[in-house]
Amino acid sequence: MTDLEPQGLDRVLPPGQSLAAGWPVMHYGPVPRGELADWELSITGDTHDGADFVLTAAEFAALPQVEVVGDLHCVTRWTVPQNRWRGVLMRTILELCPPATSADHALAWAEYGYSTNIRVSDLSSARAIVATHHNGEPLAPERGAPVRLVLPHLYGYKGPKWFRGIEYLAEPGRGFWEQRGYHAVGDPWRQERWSYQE
Ligand SMILES: Nc1nc2c(c(=O)[nH]1)N[C@H]1C(S)=C(S)[C@@H](COP(=O)(O)O)O[C@H]1N2
Ligand SMILES: [Mo]
Repeated sequence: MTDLEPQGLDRVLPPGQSLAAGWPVMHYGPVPRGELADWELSITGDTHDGADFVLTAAEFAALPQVEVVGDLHCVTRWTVPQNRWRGVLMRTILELCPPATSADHALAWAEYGYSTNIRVSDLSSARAIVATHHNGEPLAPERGAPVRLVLPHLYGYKGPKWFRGIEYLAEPGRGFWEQRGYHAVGDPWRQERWSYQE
């Protein structure tokens, strides 16, 4: 190639990842059917005041909306680049009910008991989003409708579809995949795939 040719956009992927063909649907178990109007998010465990907190759909709808662009890195080695998510930053919701100072970890809960361990610092990431839309369209049921947690800087299993709750913990928890040998943190750039690396 000569230096007069336009430069292509090089994509940098985390180690061991490849671009997916299309966008695979990947989750364990059946797809729940829930409406946004009936949705609520519970925040439990080691909260700042010891009390549980519920964010209703109406309260959620009144929070500032943002868009976040990020890649989706599945720990099974495929990546879907450049997803545009719309919703509310997780940190906006955490500010309504922060953890106790002793609680640096959380389990994020979904319908049917799916859970995943996440550090509070990762939940507070500038791109951690509680999403209702993907690329301008409301989430499809199999993509986590009505509400999905997305943490673009961690492997996909850290982002529950059909997101329903945060449980603050003083010690790291083990969610669905973490109990089955996957990593408690799950940073794709550090290739934190397996629990034996912890
Ligand atoms: N509730 C729930 N959320 C989940 C999962 C799951 O099994 N249950 N799988 C995770 C995994 S491993 C990945 S890679 C992404 C896949 O999202 P997609 O189906 O939209 O590609 O969803 C994540 N969220
Ligand atoms: Mo995944």
